[in-house]
Amino acid sequence: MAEKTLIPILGDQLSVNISSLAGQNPDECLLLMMEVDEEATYVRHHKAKIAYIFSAMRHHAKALEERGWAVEYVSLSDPGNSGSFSGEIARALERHSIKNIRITEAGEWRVMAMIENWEDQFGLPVSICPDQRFIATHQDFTAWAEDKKQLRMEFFYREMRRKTGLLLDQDGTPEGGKWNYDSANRKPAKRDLSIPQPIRFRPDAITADVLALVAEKFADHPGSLDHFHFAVTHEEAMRQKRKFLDQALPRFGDYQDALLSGEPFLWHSVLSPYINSGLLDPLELCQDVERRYHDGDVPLNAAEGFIRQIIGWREYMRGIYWREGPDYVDRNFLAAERPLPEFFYSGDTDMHCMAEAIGQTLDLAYAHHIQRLMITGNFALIAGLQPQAVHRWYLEVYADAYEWVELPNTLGMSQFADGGTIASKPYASSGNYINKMSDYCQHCRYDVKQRSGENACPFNSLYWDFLVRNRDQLGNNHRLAMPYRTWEGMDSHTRDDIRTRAENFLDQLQKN
Ligand code: FAD
Ligand code: DLZ
Ligand code: SF4
Repeated sequence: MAEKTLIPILGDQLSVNISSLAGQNPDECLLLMMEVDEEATYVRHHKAKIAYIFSAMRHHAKALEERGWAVEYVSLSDPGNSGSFSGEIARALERHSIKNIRITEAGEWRVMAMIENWEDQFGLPVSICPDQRFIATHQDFTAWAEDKKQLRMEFFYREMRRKTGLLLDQDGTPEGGKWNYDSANRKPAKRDLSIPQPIRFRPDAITADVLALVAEKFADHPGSLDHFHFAVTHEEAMRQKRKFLDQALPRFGDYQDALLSGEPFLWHSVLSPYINSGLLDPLELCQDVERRYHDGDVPLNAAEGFIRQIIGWREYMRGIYWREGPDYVDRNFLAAERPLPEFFYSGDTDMHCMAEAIGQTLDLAYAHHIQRLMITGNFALIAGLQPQAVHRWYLEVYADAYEWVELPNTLGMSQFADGGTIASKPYASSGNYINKMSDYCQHCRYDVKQRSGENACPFNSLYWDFLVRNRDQLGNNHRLAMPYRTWEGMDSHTRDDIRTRAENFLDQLQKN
């Protein structure tokens, strides 16, 4: 039998045109897809996240076969499944005559280290192809970052606008005259607007099998399978994309930062799991959005706001992840050491905003950006939760979470644990911001107007306590000069009451 090229396709490489397949002759290749215990358990992923990835992998294997590729698919319950990528490569080499291995680079340091070992481990040539689903190459990001004192997203984003030509006029100036319409993305939502809901895809036989498998094997993982709604094929993801473009995108810009009780999705796209695992192409999506703007279907603040998230934030986070290195994960600039409270896994807390964000996360493996940043992330930051525990939680509970995108968002943007590589100041706020952007406080047992006493909104006292606790690290940050001045301007009674409230709340938290 002629020797073949072995091409492993990982669970976030579900794109039919993935770079490892480019230029290859299907007759000379064997594709390998592996459901392995190590990937499902290196953190305790939400049950719906595992189910989504396994079902999308199984459907993708069929799509590849229909295109003429030979695919060997190892399911989790296959007898002999070794439980790891390297173990499955070793088993495939025993079964088949293989001359070399070819793989698209992995999305995280942990798996890259594994792959880089394969040449020595197996004594075969291993070629690692760049992942071309991103707009910026590693070299692009390095070149951009090289001579910068600060790596702010806004300037990188402009480079990406220039590289893609998205929303640029003929002469290279930004559409509408401004690069960024962020200030037009901050309306609080109102109940009387009709909010489009994402399509709930009915599980087919493949998904039903996977749901049963996950329920049995990962019963101790967080989250529920009862609301499983994800698209699991490229075609289904395209349907959700069209629904978003038709119904939610027009208002995406206005309500990007809004929060509303009982409304997990608002005008967000809910496309991140599909983009990150490869079912949707990010650049194509941005070009669709740009077309809707040029056709007059959506306003500029919506089109620009959406495109910024993908070619700006998403690409920037990946650049930071690979630039900062494998020990970025260990940073803890504010020396925060408090363990994660139990209610992160139950949603059982009197703080209505937290109960909403966590409850829906456990149900759906989804929360939108402002819930992640300004509710759960903000709480973790001002309560001084240990950033590595916070990172593990985010990596576990969201269907779109892969370390390259989750870690810089959590550790850097949300927890300020990198000391300001990503954010120029911590995303810390009192209950006032939450009250302005949501209706949460109207349904809460705490009073958002009070700073001290048992009924006071915990975010209020924790916010001030956070600033005072971290004065050594943050006191020189000029963007925090105003709140520090406000604190100094309070009388000593008020300050004591606020700190006592924070102390009592944190003591109580420890006991729960
Ligand atoms: P939309 O609001 O519709 O936005 C459109 C797209 O823009 C998203 O699908 C996503 O691809 C991209 N995007 C938006 N913001 C960001 C961002 N900050 N970084 C990267 N891409 C962005 N996003 C992930 O994809 N995976 C994660 O694990 C993840 N973890 C996060 C953790 C924290 C603490 C925070 C604050 C944010 C995190 N994000 C993560 C970013 C963002 O919250 C999600 O991309 C978004 O909520 C996904 O929902 P959506 O598809 O409805 O997004
Ligand atoms: C997240 C995940 C899970 C839960 N399971 C698998 C799996 O069994 N097989 C697989 O190929 N990929 C899985 N993934 C996604 C991988 O963790 C992801 O591809 C790596 O992190 C590489 O970035
Ligand atoms: Fe959250 Fe405070 Fe508002 Fe309650 S009062 S919902 S805890 S911000």
